[in-house]
Amino acid sequence: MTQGHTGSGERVESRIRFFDFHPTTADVRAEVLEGLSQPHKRLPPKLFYDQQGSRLFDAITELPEYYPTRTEIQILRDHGEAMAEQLGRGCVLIELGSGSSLKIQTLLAALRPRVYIPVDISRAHLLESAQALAERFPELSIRAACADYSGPFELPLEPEWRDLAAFFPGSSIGNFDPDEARAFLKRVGRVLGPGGRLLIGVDLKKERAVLEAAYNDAQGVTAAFNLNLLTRLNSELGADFEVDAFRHRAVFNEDASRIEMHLVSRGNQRVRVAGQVFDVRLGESIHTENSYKYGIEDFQRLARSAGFVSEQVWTDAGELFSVHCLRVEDA
Ligand code: AVJ
Repeated sequence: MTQGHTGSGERVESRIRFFDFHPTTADVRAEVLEGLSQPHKRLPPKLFYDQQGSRLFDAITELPEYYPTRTEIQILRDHGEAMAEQLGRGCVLIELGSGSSLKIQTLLAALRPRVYIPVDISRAHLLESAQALAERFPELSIRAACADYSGPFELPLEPEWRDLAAFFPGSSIGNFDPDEARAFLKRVGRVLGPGGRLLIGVDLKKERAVLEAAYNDAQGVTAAFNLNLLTRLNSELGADFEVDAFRHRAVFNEDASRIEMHLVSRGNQRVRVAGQVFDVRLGESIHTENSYKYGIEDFQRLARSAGFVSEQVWTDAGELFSVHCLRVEDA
């Protein structure tokens, strides 16, 4: 566990501690090379979130077609008191994939956690957000952890802390295949311990047109977000992708109940990535993201299979999105 500096003013600095668990260094290269060597080329969606990607993602959340963020925030606003009660006031609150820490602000006043632990893979974004949050909530103690939660991960927890709760908004659970989602939930359950609670946002299955519009916005922000992955590999792994030679494609795969994002090659091309050569055919795609959509009962079943009891679920009137409170089953 390394402790870094926050780079902020002293007033704020005393309430933020930064823990860098160094995600994405040597593993990125290996993961990228492995993904590109598959018969169906793929790249992990966590690589979207470099500084530019995090900015583009924030822009996505404000698009008229992208309903999940604003719908979830409305649900959090409408039911924040009930959620805080369910999670337990004064708890130790871990947020996985905290990004800009916007959603948590709808809960902080009601929840008053004793410490807030935002966890994010994007170091700069995490620090910026933690500082802004510390300024807005002068009473809040923050331990920011830079880590990759898509595999086993560490957290800056004190052994005597008991009442742990986790917040995992945004339907980021949708990036995992159901088996990975189950394994992830089990890991979270082990961290929380028996009786620990998880408040989790889950996007709901709905008509194809609504889903596909959300990932094919008219302004092309989602396309830029998808393509930025290649720009990032060019600068960080010395790759030579010709970004303009790929186009964004997002479709709903109904059988698998997921939106799939791809980068489709506009021609036959040869790319070098970290010293390795890959041929990409005209029309061939690099699969960059899955975003699973669940029915409420489907998700509750998944949670149960990971050792959680479903305590409560809140949705919007249009049933576009759901927020679940889950409790880790007693051992
Ligand atoms: C952050 C994974 C929930 O799947 O909707 C948004 C990411 N990708 N537009 C989602 C995303 C394209 C987002 N998650």
